[in-house]
Amino acid sequence: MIRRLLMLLIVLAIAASCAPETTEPTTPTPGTEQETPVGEPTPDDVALATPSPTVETPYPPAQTPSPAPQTPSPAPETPYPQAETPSPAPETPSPETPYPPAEEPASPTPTVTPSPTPDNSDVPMEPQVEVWVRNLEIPWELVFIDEERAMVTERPGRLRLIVNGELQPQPLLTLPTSGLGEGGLMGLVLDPNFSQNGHLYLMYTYRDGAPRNRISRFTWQDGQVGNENILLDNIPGARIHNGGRLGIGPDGKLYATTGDASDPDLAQNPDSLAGKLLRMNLDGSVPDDNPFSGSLVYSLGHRNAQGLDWDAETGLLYSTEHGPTGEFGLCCRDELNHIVAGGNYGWPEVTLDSDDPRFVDPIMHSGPDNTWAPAGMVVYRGDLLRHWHGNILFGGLRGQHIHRVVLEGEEEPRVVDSELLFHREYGRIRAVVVGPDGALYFTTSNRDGRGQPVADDDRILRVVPSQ
Ligand SMILES: [Ca+2]
Repeated sequence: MIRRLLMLLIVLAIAASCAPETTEPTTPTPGTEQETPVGEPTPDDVALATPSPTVETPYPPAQTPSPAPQTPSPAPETPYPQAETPSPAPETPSPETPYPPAEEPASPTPTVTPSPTPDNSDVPMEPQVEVWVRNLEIPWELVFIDEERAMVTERPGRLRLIVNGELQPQPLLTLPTSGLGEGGLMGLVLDPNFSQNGHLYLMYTYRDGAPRNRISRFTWQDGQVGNENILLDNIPGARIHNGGRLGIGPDGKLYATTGDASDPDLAQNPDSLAGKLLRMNLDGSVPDDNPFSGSLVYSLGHRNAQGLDWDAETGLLYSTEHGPTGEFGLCCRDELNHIVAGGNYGWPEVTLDSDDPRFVDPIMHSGPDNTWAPAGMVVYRGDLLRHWHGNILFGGLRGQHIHRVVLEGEEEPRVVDSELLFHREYGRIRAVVVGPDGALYFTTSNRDGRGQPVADDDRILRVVPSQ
């Protein structure tokens, strides 16, 4: 009996000593919540960083029920490495290019300090970003066919179809453009009568000894794109500075930006197609009302413009343009221009603002020490993101942001405010467009050799108002 009692006491004692391990709440070990290593944040990063993703935490989800509602968070499964230093450009300068093969300056520069932007409504809007499409390779232009379908160009030469947010595995078209530096398959625009004639326009780099650029009309038929009809050939090209943005204006004409092809003087040469904004009829012929009789040139003096859009309400035309990356000892000086017919935008004679009446000043520039490396742009006239109504939104490659620009003036627009959106959250940003749903869509360009791609880059992201 005593022996049994002793055994019982021993068992109770053991049970008591084990109990705390199973009933005490687990205390997280400091430093283990963030499983994904990221670079040491700089003060700038800290100020702009979004919260670390919480989905990877091993702790009960009750501890982290929801992200802070006022902070737009990137896709939680793909934290973007917030590195300060861009990877070196893998491209080597071609013999004809005396300048560094970068569309952005090599030296890190501070970005514009966002200024507080007064909204037009009492309730400020916080944009919310979601991943729409993954696993693209250097998407360059995005165009919506309708509410369900979109096309996207990939610079290595593929035209891809997206159906209800699903990237279709087989390209609609593949062009032999790979390995042409900043060139390749770039601009895309649909014919105004696309639903009837299936016509679409592409601008791409090809090789004819040296790189050249071409604008062609293709036809969509039976789920494929083909039947190339070359509208304009032999546009000067190079490993850098190929322009490449296409647009069809409210006048029904086809517009195309061309780069200076690393030969700055061509931008001022009225007989060269390089360094220009071109305007043509949809069959490639010269419109009768172009500013220079018999010429496709609509405006000149451009270095490398990659953004183009019209304000649907005012009809005004805007374009973003990359500033110098070493030419004449200059850097930075990126531009947002209001384009007028026959205007000379200065390159390479003048940069920034000038007193020379021969040249049109930019409505905004990045200054002599700062760079955006601006790419695609849109004048937002949708309703969904109503606080951005009438604003210009353009993507920054080197800048790694979307620049929101507030304008005033129906005929002589002037910039009254601006701010940086999504700074360093998604990496390099190329195309910026508005979908039929009024959401803003933008593409990353992190696989172009100058970015730090995450696993499912490049991506198309969709911006909607947070609820
Ligand atoms: Ca200029």
